Amino acid sequence: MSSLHDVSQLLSKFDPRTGTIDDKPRVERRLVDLRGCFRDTQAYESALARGNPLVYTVASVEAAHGEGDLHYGLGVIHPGTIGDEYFLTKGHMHTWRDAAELYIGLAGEGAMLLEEETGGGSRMVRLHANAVVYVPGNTAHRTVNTGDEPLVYLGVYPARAGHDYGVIAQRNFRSVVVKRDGQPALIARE
Ligand code: PAN
Ligand code: ZN
Repeated sequence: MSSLHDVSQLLSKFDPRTGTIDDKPRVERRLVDLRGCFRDTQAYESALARGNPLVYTVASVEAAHGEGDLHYGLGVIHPGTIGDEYFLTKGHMHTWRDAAELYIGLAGEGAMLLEEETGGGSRMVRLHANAVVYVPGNTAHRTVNTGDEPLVYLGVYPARAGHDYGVIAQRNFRSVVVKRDGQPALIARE
């Protein structure tokens, strides 16, 4: 249980340039970690042959585990495309399917791809500084950078949400966010 006496449980400082939150763990996802995510596998393999860039990082604060507690993460997605598809996160559903999440945009330009697990619903919602995106429960979510600068955001979710990546690895998202005439467009994966 956290205590009001322990300020380290109450206050953390993040750096949007380095994508760090104090000394909290930070995961790095490079292009090689995103095999199977992009629509254009040829473009993916040839990009990988040229190098293995850092695509995104997430620093997380997951200290509290009470029933009503919250976890949060600072995400930084770098700019780039594979074919015409923007650099993206793996994407996941919450293991506890009812868990919603708030995404708070801090810098850069991006979008969230939101899909219902069952039913055909698929939406693209823009994410940028001063924008809050509400991700409802039962919704697969992936974030993409549609700009030329790093996209920086905070995600806040219930401590018991959990991350289910397997469901995405199995069937991926039904839609993709691609660059069309310099603008993001949501199209079917086909
Ligand atoms: C976010 C994500 C973050 C990275 O904090 O974890 O954007 O995306 P992946 O987890 O799909 O790699 C979140 O949605 N947490 O629940
Ligand atoms: Zn999430």
